[in-house]
Amino acid sequence: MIRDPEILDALLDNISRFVRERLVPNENRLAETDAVPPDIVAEMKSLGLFGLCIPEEYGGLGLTMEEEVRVAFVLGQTSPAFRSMFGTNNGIGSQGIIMDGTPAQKAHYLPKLASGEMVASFALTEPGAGSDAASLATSARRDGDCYVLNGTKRYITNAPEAGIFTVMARTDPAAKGSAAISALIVERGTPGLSLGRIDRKMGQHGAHTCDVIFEDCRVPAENLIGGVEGVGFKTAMKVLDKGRLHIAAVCVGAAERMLRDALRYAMDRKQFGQPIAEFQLVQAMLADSKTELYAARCMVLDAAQRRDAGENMNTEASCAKLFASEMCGRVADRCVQIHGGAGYVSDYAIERFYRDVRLFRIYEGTSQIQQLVIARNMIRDAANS
Ligand code: COS
Repeated sequence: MIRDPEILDALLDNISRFVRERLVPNENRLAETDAVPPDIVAEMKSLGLFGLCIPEEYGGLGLTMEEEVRVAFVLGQTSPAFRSMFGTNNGIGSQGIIMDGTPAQKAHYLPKLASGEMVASFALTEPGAGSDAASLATSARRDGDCYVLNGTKRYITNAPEAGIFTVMARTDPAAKGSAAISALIVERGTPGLSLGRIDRKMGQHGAHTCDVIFEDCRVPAENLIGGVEGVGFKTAMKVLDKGRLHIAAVCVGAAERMLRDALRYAMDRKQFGQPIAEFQLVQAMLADSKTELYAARCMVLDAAQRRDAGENMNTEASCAKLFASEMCGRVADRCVQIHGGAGYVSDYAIERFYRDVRLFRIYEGTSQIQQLVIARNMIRDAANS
């Protein structure tokens, strides 16, 4: 749903210009320094990028899902680590509070997240619990007016920058499965909370992940999201449904950028006396990429419109994430191939994108988890019909 086409177009124009004029020229600086330059972070704040998906009453832009994916198509056109800087504030770091938080939790945290004054992280994954998220072992034992947290979270995006963490932990340590999992807001600086060393990743340099370790970390009971125990897993799954669709949209943007660069290269690069774009084998790679990209874009928009219409789009979000992230990987591979030897050296952006986009098939649920979600829903729906 687009609330006001003129306002959205103005926003898209602004973000597009920012991507083209400020982010793309700083991609090498981002990768080389492994940090988003402070001047760029300041500009992101003033453009409102930290609050894109936070409701207007808390200082954000309150984008609908369709508006959000259209923005993500644009943001995807540069190094994904730039988007990651404010991605958790709009997505997995804040949405648990937005969807299930108490009025007091929303009023306290959301304005700071919307302005970018504070960064939020989402802490679900653990050393022993990745795809099998419901097996997580971090415990939150109630003790008076506090919960006492113990456990380790792994690969937590923006943890080094985060001011708050949405932590999924087991409030009934004796119980197995998802029903004993609760979500808590834990503030940076709480005694007993420490961070591991920053992970050395294959790509997306400038976006940081690390372990978050809890050792007898006392968190006020009022930080239990929604004030209800045992619903944290469902909160996490709802957050991921939305996050997966957002990532699918970013994949579309990244594929568009890679394909645009590859097309330009193919039109300039001459072999056998003519631009390689004239060769049908190169044209096949261009055409297959364009076709898959178009399909992914349509899927993302359809799923977003369904969500805005109030439909359950759990299956469609997983379909979109699965197809768009796999498509993005295939496009990256073909674009390296079109560049030939030039695609294997870091003078061209495609070498970096090839590594950066590999993560899309892994985080916020691997391709195999998306397949599992889709097939399970198909079987459940058929059994109930
Ligand atoms: N929205 C709301 N509720 C949901 C839901 C969703 N999308 N998905 C599951 N639930 C609910 C179920 O209805 C069930 O509730 P009841 O116990 O009341 O019936 C509960 O959550 C448990 O669901 P389920 O039995 O399907 O859980 P599983 O342990 O089988 O796990 C998968 C489901 C595998 C889909 C889940 O663990 C998953 O998504 N794993 C990947 C995690 C991930 O993406 N990690 C990335 C790290 S974060 S960047």
